[in-house]
Amino acid sequence: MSDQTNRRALLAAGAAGAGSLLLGGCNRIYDSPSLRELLTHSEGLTQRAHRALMGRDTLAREYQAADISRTFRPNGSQDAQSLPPGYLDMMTAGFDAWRLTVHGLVRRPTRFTLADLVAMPARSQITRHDCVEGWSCIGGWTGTPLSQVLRRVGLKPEARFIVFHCADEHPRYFRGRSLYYESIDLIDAFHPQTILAYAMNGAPLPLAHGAPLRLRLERQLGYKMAKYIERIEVVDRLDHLGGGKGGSWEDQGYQWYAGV
Ligand SMILES: Nc1nc2c(c(=O)[nH]1)N[C@H]1C(S)=C(S)[C@@H](COP(=O)(O)O)O[C@H]1N2
Ligand SMILES: [Mo]
Repeated sequence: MSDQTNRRALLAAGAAGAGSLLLGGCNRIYDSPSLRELLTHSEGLTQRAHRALMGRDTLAREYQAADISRTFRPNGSQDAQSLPPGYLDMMTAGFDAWRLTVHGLVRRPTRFTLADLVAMPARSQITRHDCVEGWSCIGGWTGTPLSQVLRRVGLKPEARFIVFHCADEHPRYFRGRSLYYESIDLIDAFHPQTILAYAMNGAPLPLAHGAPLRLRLERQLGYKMAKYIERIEVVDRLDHLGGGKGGSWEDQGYQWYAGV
C-alpha cells in the first residue's frame, strides 16, 4: 500500500471504531485523596524532587505489547457532546479538513494537515497513563515527536511554554467558560517521549481518546495530555490565557507540574 492508502485505511478504521470502547481493564494503583493532597500542597517540592531524581532526558518506563490494558478508560471529554458541531462529520471524512495551527513565538507559523504529521518520522511507545482520579491504564501510542514540529516552526528566543488549545469544552466543569487547554515547558516539550499521537494500539486514535491528535507526555498525570488538539501556541508567559494558571484543570486548583 502507498502511504496515502495506508493513511486512508487507518483513518477509515478509526471512524468505524469510534464509540466501541468499553469501560474497565484498568487498575487502581493509588489512593486518589492522598495523591490529590500531594498535588495540591507540594508542587514546588514535587517538581524539584522529580527533576532531581529524573534528569531531563530520563525516559518514563515503557512496557510490552502483552501489558496493554484490554480496554483503556476514556476520561473527561470523550464524545460529540463536548465537541463542536460538525466534528464527527470531519472525522468521517478522514479529518481532511482538519488543520493543526502552530503559532505564537515561532519564526514560521504553520498549519499542518494530518497527512503532514503522519509523513514525519514517528515514535511509538507503550506507557502507563495515570489519572489524578486514581486509575491507570497501559496503552500503545504512535505519533510525531513534538520536538520535530517545534523545530519545523522554529522557536523564537523568548519562547518558554507550549500551549495546547483543544476543540472541546469539558462537559461538567468548563462549559461556557473556555475550551480545554494545557501547557508544558520546553524541557518537557523536547523530551523524546513527548509526542503528538495520532494512533493508539496500532489503530487511528479513537474519538474518545482525542482524535485526530492528542498529546502524550509520559512523566506527568493524565490531565496534562490534551486531546482534540487544534492549535499549539508558543508563549513566554501563561497568565494571560484562560484562568491564568496554564490549563483548564490548573484553573480549577490542580497543579501545573503534575509529575508522576
Ligand atoms: N481536550 C481534553 N483533553 C483531556 C481531557 C479533556 O477532558 N479534554 N481530559 C484529561 C484527563 S483528566 C485525562 S485522565 C486524559 C484521559 O485520556 P483518555 O480519555 O485517553 O483516557 O485526558 C486528558 N486530556
Ligand atoms: Mo485525568
